[in-house]
Amino acid sequence: ARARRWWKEAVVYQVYPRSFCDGNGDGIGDLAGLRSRLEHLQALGVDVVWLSPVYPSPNDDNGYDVSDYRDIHPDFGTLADFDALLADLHARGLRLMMDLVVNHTSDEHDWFRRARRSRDDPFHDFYVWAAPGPDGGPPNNWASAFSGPAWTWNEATGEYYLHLFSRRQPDLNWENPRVRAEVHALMRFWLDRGVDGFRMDVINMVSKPWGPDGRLPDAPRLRPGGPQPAFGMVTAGPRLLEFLRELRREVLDGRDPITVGEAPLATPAQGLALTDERDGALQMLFQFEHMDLDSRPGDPRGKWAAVPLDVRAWKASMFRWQAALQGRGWNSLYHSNHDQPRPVSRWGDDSSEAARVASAKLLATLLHGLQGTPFVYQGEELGLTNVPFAGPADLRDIESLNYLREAVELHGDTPDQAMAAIRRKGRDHARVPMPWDDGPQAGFGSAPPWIGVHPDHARLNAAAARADPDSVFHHYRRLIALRRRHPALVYGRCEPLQPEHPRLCAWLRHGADETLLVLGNFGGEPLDYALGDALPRGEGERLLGTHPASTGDSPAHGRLRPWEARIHRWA
Ligand code: TEU
Ligand code: CA
Repeated sequence: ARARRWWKEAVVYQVYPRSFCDGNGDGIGDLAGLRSRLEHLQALGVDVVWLSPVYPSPNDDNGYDVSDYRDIHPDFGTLADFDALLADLHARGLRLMMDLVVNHTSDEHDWFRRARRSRDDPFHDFYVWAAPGPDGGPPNNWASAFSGPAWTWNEATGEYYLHLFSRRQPDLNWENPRVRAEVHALMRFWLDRGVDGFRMDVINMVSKPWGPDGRLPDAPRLRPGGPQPAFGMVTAGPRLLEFLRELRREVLDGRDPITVGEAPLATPAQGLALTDERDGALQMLFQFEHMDLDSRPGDPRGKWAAVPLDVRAWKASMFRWQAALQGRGWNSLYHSNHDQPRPVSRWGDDSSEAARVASAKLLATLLHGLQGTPFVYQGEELGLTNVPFAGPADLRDIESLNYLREAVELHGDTPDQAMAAIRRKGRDHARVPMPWDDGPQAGFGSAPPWIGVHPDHARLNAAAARADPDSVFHHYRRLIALRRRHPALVYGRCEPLQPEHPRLCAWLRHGADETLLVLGNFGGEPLDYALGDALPRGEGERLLGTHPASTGDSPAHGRLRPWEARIHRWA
């Protein structure tokens, strides 16, 4: 039988500190602000806080470009403030996961300052250097995820360095055992400080596919012009499992931390290899299969070419991962984070208050109804919607700002077309300040924040949600409480029902001494369903629903209202 673990039974809440709460009136969220809002997290019932990076950083990518792994960015506070936050969290029975960004550093990290100065510097091969290609240009055709080539010329040493993200995020060279030893040491620094685990940034990219000729081979041509997407070349590299098993042995074994590895393009088979409890390395992954479902396949714009979500494809993806890891690995469950647009605008319906509330609750019920550890991103529990960004001046994210240029120069789009794409999939939607109340600056702080507050904050805010028993917030709270009361919701094997149905979402969860049915109408039209003989005997018990209970709530057959979801139970 599957081993019970605290991190399988936990619900994690992600805080993007710049945008959570500003404690000192400079318009930027900070640790003091976060400490002042812990009651909100306890009311919601979450167990763990995943804190996006708070290390010193020039903020080229808002902290995902680290210049010192053992300190706190002055914008957020000091190490003493961090220790006080950690003590507060622990005193409240909460745990803390740090964000480990070790595929790359900032170009302002001491290691890179030294590495780029001279080929003879002992830190030179902490990074990935290469000679110009045959045409005198970059060593190969890889593109950065933030537009342009993945290589930048370094005059002092007469070579290029690799950066899968911005040119200010040089990739670390994990082939170098000294790099790996430094990563192990900095992880121990935070674990010894009392931190309870890590979310590991693009950790499946750390093993680069070096060829026998000592080069990094070209990427296939997926688009007509310019550099080619490189994620396919670097995710699941030849030594990935070796490096991560070494990290597990060196740092994690003997402790009981929570770990989740962010893994773009990961397949269920790779997910199993990496999270297999017998011989894997991490407890779970953030895989992106479902996140990539609403991008037009083969379009050179990648994620920016948004298409509607095919619900059947969403179900198939979720069921594929449930089956692949069943009994051997473990899933994370997420729709939302600091890189993704707001789920209710992306896959639900934010065109009316009723549809927004119902569809946000449906998305939450389906996600938390699966086997795995649910992650709630700040504001998701309020059913926050995307922001109608008027133009580039409203944006802050390097990914979007660079795409504005790429869309025009590389894809021949107009600026308006580029802005339309950013309004659908831009990362800034998730980074506007958390709305706490209907006051000025939405209660985020006393100064105008670094990015505009949500225009609907007078209505969409935590205080209003807490006061309304039918709010999205209280639905999340009830879902999280249900998970604590029903082991089948955590551990029960998932058995899909009618997987081919284009809108009906239905599956059983087989627990040791109870069976649950998760039932949902993933769409805005009423839906008749009949599950008949697929269910356990008897009427069962309705545990939770997105809509008020009604006499027609038979689990076996009936009519689901738009965006209605329910969970039923048989002992
Ligand atoms: O994201 C990795 C990643 O793949 C993102 O580029 C994501 O796919 C894309 O932003 C979707 O729009 C991690 C962090 O979560 C992200 O914030 C960082 O920008 C990135 O790594 C580099 O550290
Ligand atoms: Ca502040």
